[in-house]
Amino acid sequence: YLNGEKTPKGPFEATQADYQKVYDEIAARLANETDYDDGSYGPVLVRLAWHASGTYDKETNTGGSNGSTMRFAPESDHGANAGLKLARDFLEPVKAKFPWITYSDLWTLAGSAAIQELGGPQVPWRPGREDKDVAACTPDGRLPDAAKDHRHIRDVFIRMGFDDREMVALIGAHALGRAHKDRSGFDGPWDFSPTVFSNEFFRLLVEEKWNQRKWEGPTQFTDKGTSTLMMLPTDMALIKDKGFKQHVERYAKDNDAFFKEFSDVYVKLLELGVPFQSKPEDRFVFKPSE
Ligand code: ZEM
Repeated sequence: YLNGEKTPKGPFEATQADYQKVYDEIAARLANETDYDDGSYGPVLVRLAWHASGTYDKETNTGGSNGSTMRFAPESDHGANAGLKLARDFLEPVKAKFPWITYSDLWTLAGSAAIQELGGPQVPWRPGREDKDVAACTPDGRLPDAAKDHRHIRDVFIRMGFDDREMVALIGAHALGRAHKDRSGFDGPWDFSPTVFSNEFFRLLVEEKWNQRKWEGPTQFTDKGTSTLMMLPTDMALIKDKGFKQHVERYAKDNDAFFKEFSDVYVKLLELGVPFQSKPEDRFVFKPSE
């Protein structure tokens, strides 16, 4: 080697400290890039990680976060993924700075980072995902349709391998962000602090009175108090169905239980179908920004 450089000792192997650098870069971008919606790209990063992972089918062991096939059409064009290009593009400078990380690890790490940076629980994370090519794209229709009912929620989430309690906890991520008319057709935020992770979605779901919104758009619900919030038909299904409602009521009263159970199930979601070499106890807990 020229200039007396040391001979490289084989392929670069990233350590926890290297992944923390990726985390820190995402956190810094979240703090600096505030020109999005309510001031943070965090919610749409959470949604990217969820849509990358929620295609998992336990019977065929296909889909899931391992592959990041949403980089390609047709998956990037699936209706459910409308708007997620913004989240993928937000992460491109991070990928450029740390080219050794796979997109599949990057998107899930960003989902974990966004929850922590928006005031949520710790979301332990581990690397090990590989990027696959376009042939691994999943068929359209694996992600849930917000216009449907409790049976559809169970069909879709049982296919991934979740039970009632886990389904409710996961959907509590709707404390974050909002719906956009030009993406899903729905419109508005679920609570008054859409960039803060909390159990507000559940509290409002049980404490507010929700009426069907009178408008041209798809059926959605609005709060009687301010008419500024919204619930999707699938959100309302969580208080119509007894199996779901018990967990909604529990989380509405107990933020700590929600944080703990959400973290566990979101970690599980982000790991569906990933053939890890490492053990669960080897997961990293990233240090949040100050
Ligand atoms: Zn959502 N979600 N989701 N979700 N979601 C939207 C937005 C966000 C459903 C759904 O159809 C929609 C989970 C479960 C389910 C987030 C996270 C998670 C929107 C609005 C719709 C329509 C999209 C738009 O217009 O931009 C349905 C039917 C679900 C299950 C039954 C789970 C699980 C999530 C994470 C763990 C987040 C963070 C958003 C807000 C995105 C943003 O851009 O603000």
